[in-house]
Amino acid sequence: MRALITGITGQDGAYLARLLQKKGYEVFGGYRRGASPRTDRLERLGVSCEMVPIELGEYENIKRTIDRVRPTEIYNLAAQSFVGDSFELPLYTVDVNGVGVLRLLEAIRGKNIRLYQASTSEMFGNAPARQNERSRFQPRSPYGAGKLLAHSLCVNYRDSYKTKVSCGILFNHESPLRGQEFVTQKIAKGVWNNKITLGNLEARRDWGHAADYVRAMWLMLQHDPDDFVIATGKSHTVKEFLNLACETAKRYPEIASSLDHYRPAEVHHLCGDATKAHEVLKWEPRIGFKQLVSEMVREAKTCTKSLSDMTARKSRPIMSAHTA
Ligand code: NDP
Ligand code: GDR
Repeated sequence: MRALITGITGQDGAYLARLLQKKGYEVFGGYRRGASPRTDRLERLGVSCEMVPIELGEYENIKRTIDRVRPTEIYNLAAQSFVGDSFELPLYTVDVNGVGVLRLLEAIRGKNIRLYQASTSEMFGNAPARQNERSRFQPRSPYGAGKLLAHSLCVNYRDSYKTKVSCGILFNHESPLRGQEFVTQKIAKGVWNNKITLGNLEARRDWGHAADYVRAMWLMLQHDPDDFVIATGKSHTVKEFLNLACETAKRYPEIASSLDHYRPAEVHHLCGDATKAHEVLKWEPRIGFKQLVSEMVREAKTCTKSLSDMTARKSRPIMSAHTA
């Protein structure tokens, strides 16, 4: 089996690549053309694979890479994934996250390739919790709207052209590899500093672990094309995450609030109902909220320490040069 993972340099890309290689897949990692690929997450999980250029903004590039790699499965994880930034970069976000998926669908039309599309709970917006596959979509950001465009096109290509595409409507999932801009990683790292500046502490999210969620992606592609909600079914406020992180670290930094971290339109409460995935895919999350917070806080301490060690090592020769 040959798998092409777009967005392999991100959090989910690294966990999924590790899983697929363990299952015996030949994995090709799609990175943005022009950028030197960030391989630090892959390295942290001990993964190495052939890296191939895939830029979702460019149809010919997508097509050439697919024709060369000839994958049996494609996992489309590439996206401008930060909701906050999508308010500042709406055209770019919708082009990559929405129209980019249309380019991918066109590139595989008529081919015998299974496609996983990374849909998201952000498509539900403020639809009442607990949200499932039948809940109404009412996105509250350009990010959510772009993802809903992609989701609708996937369903449309499945119905019109028999494209073998499955959409995972995944709720928030985190890990020590989470990007620094997301609230969980900001808190996990922030508790080791003296001050954390946050936005809305009352927002509720259904937080799972990325390692559990990439297993669901793989299960979906072993099944008939369909859409599945993937979630833990339990939600917590940002404040609860913060309090647990402080208790875990036994550190209580100053908490400041800044309007810069509030969004023009907030999604207040996401909590998923993954009954369909439990029944059809036999998927269950294995890592609970407390374990997730503790792993993130612990690893953030190690990273913070090794960064300060590196800074100390770098600064020593400069200091001695000055004092010489
Ligand atoms: P990350 O932000 O960690 O990774 C996103 C990846 O997409 C990176 O590899 C990035 O490359 C790549 N990328 C960005 N723009 C482009 C582009 N124009 N062309 C090609 N590649 C691009 O996201 P996650 O790993 O957390 O999420 C994976 C997917 O799942 C995303 O689509 C996200 O929207 C979706 N999702 C995530 C959830 C979560 O809680 N994590 C929940 C639901 C959905 P680079 O490294 O160069 O920036
Ligand atoms: P989200 O994740 O928007 O749910 O998108 P994020 O961690 O950015 O925000 C979660 C909630 O926390 C509130 N918040 C803050 N958020 C950030 N980033 N920084 C802060 O300082 C802060 N303070 C409070 C936010 O307002 C929000 O309510 C993630 C991404 O991975 C998407 O790609 C994915 O589709 C969804 O999860 C499901």
